[in-house]
Amino acid sequence: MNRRATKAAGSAQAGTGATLHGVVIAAHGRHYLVAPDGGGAALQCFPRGKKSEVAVGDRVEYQSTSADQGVIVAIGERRNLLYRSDQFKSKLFAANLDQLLIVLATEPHFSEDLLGRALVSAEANDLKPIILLNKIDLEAALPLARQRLERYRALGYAVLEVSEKKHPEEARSILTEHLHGHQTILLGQSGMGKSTLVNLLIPDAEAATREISTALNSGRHTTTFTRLYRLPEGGALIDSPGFQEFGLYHLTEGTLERAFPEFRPLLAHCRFYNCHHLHEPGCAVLEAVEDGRVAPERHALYAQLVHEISQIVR
Ligand SMILES: Nc1nc2c(ncn2[C@@H]2O[C@H](COP(=O)(O)OP(=O)(O)OP(=O)(O)O)[C@@H](O)[C@H]2O)c(=O)[nH]1
Ligand SMILES: [Mg+2]
Ligand SMILES: [Zn+2]
Repeated sequence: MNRRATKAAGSAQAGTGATLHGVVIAAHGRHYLVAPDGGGAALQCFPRGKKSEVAVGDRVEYQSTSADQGVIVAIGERRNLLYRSDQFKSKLFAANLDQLLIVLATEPHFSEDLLGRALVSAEANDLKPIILLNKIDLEAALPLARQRLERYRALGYAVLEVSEKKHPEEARSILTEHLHGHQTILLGQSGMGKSTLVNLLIPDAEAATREISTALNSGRHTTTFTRLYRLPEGGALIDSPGFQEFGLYHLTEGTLERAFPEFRPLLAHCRFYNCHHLHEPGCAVLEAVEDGRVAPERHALYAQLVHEISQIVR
């Protein structure tokens, strides 16, 4: 594979071939699939140069190096780019999004920390977050899951409930209503039902997935690459691998405090204009935590995220 990449980059540098346009529809490491504008089969592409910063959803310029391969030579301007980061590196989710669908399930138990981080990420990128509780057919676990989501409903977030497996028709109509016409990424831990959702809404998704698994050398059941599917009603769904960590080291403190909707009306009322809302006297956010208007768990997430971004040397 490496040798092929070098060869592809080499011939592009030599300037052979016309520049073509397309959209990145799959990413797996440094391997990408690009769907050409105007239709036709997707090409397996490599980015030119060593650093790969291409994301699913990117509009790209590419040059074909053979019938089914090409090299990406430029990335079009992005409306937004969703990614996570730790102290050392960042990992791209996707570009040019409208919505973030956070897929949770009654079982396995979902992480509220990851849910909170996904919401912060959506707010920071000006994307509409939608929370989906799947597997409501698992009745024993349903009351607790609902109870854990109550706080987020109260904050004004949309919370949908479906059983993709037991009531697929109902799930399809609820989801279509919220997803058609939008570019939506599905985020969530492994086993929540992201790929099941894609298969419910996209005819032939299963076949397309198998095809790509073969092309990108991954044959496992769990999703190992990010993939964009066009919705028949317009818009697109982006399936991504389940994750365990959602670092947001790249955010700034200013973005962070505004990413908590319950903080926003309070921010102007702190005694100090540069209040960090951590220990300051006269802090309106801390007062709201004190008297129960802001959940201590939400403030704890905020404090943790502030701590994380302070670890980065800017
Ligand atoms: N009981 C029940 N099981 C479901 C439902 N939806 C999906 N599942 C099952 O949950 C398992 C995981 O589903 P996937 O769609 O592969 O999960 P995923 O989120 O794509 O997982 P990763 O690709 O690993 O991130 C599968 O065995 C599904 O059959 C549901 O509504 N009810
Ligand atoms: Mg999956
Ligand atoms: Zn404050």
